[in-house]
Amino acid sequence: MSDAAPTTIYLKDYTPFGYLIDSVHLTFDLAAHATRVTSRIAFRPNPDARDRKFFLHGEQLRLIRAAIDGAEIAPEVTDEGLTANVPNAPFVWETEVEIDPGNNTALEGLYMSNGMYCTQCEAEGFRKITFYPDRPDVMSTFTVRINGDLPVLLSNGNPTASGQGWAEWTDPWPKPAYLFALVAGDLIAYPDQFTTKSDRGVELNLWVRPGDEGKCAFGMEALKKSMKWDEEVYGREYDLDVFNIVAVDDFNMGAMENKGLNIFNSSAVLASPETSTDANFERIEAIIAHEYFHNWTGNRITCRDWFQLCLKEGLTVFRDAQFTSDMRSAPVKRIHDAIDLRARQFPEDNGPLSHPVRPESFQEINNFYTSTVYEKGAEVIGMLKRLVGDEAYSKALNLYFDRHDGQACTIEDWLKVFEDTTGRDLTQFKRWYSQSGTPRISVSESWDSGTYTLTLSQETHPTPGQSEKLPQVIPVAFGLLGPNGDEVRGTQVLELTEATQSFQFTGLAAKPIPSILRDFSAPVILDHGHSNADRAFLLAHDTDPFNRWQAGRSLAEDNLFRMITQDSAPDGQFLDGLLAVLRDGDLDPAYRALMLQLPSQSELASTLYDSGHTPDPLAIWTAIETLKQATAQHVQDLLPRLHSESLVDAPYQPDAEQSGKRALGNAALALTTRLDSGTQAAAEYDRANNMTQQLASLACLLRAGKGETQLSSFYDQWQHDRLVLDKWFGLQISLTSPDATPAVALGLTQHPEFNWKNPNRFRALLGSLATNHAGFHHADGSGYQLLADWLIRLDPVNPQTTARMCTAFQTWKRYDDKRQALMRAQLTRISETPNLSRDTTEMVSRILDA
Ligand code: B3K
Ligand code: ZN
Repeated sequence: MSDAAPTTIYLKDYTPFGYLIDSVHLTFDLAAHATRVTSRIAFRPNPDARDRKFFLHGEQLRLIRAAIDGAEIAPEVTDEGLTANVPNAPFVWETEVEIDPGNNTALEGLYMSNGMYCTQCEAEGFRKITFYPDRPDVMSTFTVRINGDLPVLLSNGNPTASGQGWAEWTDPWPKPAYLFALVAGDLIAYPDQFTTKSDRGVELNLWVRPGDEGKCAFGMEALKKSMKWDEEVYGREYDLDVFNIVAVDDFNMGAMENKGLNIFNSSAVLASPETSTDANFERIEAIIAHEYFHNWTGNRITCRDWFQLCLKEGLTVFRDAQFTSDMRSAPVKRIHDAIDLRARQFPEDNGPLSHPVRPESFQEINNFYTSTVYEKGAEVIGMLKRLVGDEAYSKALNLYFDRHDGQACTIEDWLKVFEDTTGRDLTQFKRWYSQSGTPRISVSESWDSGTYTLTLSQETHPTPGQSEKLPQVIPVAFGLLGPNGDEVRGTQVLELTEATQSFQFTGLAAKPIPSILRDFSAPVILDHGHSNADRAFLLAHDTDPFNRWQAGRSLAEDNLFRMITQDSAPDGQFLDGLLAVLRDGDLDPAYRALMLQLPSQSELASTLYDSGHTPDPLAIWTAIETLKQATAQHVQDLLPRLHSESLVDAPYQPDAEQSGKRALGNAALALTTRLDSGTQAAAEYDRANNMTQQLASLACLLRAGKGETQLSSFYDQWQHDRLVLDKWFGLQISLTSPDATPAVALGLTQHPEFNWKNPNRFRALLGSLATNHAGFHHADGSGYQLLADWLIRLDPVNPQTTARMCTAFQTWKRYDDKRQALMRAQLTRISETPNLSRDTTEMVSRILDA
């Protein structure tokens, strides 16, 4: 980590690099504390660039030798890179550097995990491997020779030669340095193969540590499904002879799409029924697809600069969501995505860290791998598709691939293919990329002898650095229901482009009930203005599954809101509506399980704050508990039926059908546990033959303040399995009563298995503390203090993970004065820590500036 004073980089300052690269040859002589990296790079002047300064990024490198066309030179070296005088003609650049992967705890560049060498270069990690123009618009083919005393030596592209103790890999596709990867270790392959649509054979391997071979089958199937799906839906074929995936235990995020050599956090690829939950399987399938899809959206077509990150991430998230919808249930996926967006992106977009989908400045780019860039970025693509239609979307994508293959592109390039395909002017639509904050839509309606008028208004609150907001193009999918519940106008898309706009519907026999923002057609906050009677009506009749769910959700939210602010009791309208939905055996069990899921504590905190209240975490927690208790009593008679409907006779499969049944069964079990004080959950725990059942029944017991015996037998059973042990850590902190949460978390930090330098373990413990809303916001500030203590400790070791977890404090301004002061004190303490990383400095100062 460079300690240089933070500099801010601006999108507007982009200039191309002065040189192009024709080829890169790298040789690695691996040694834990003294790896030698020799580079041989063919540069030539870039005719499209004016600035000919020759600066190569390089950090934490010991330069041994540098030469131009074979003649040694002595370049000027700083903490950030080197500058040299070079010919104004093609030349061959050579350097030899030494690096220390064994001491690289930041997990960026070349590092070691359990004796295995691996890399993470996105966004700016390659500069910790050798001197290089480490920017995504400099692309080249790579040949890599690895010399090392380990059985498996991997890099990007195709294997071209090997011998005892060495291997050579050649990647024929030009790529930026952030897609470089190297892996060396004692690994076992789980092999398979795939034949592409033009009949080319591809060798597939999932590489794991010995002992993990039994957890590969699902990931491999997911990979083959992804390859097939991308051929069928996007016409994209794989382009190398091999595709390798490696599982690594120490990893800062989920996975990385390096060309031909994807590197995965082991939690994002290893799975077995005994050790993984249905949710784990679904996430793994999605991440494998996501990384694979990057081969075209990210690798073949990459980003010009890091401001364009959403070009590859938004599009690839959108593609993986389409894949999941096709593999599983589209409505269920859409509801999950809306829940996730509201839980993670909305607070970001409406707080101190708010930034546009395409940010315009940054200090540390790693801080911008956010929910806004990824998930809102994907929503923007979904809106574009809805506006132009499926056919035009497909044509535009084909044009994008044809026109830009092999290039490093911008959002302007992306929008241009849509403009050229459809003739549509996307100037206003482009505001989605530059304007931050979540648009809020309010609704008013009028009815006059057969004509129904719907008026929609949009407004976006000011966000940091953007006080003025302009109207955006918002596709509002919409339908009308008649008083008897029949749909009188099927779904159509209203295009809201003005601050306020009215839409008229004529020829109606009676005043209809509108169903607005069907399928969650835009990432906005909608104030329907619906009465609870309308909501109950939509819950019973809406043909749009998303809005039907939303109606139930709104009823629950309104009920909770009144319980918190007016001391109201749980309300019959919500409970009766819920009961009717649960009784409907024609509805997908997964969908019914979702209906039973109440809004989260933090979502309620947002709603309260938005409507002028100061959220009281304990009051929110209490209201949710009370409503769950009332739900259990209200649906009591139905619980045995839900239980029997959720039974699965067939052997365990993590597919949509079985996992939907288990989700419903376990939602019912959670209610049952509130009535039988854990008898059934204890029996289910004893019977469980898969992790979904085992964990769900244990969770029920812990939530009821029971399950001590089961918790310790769970530990004994699984202490050898690091991924299951992460669950053991997380579960206890997520499910204790709020008054005990910080103390339980503190106790667990003293557990011998708390390997805090492992990001998964750190997140399992401290991430669970941060997401246990009432527990983290304990009135005495002990939750804040514990998290800050550990962030301060982790920062010098792993700045990236530290900075990301600072987001736990992003909502600090919402709370009461006392909590605000406690959080500010911890944020200040972090910010005043000597030698704080650039990552954490930027995050904490943005949060404090709120
Ligand atoms: N592109 C990587 C994320 C890299 C994060 C760098 N801090 C994984 C993904 O989005 O597929
Ligand atoms: Zn991605």
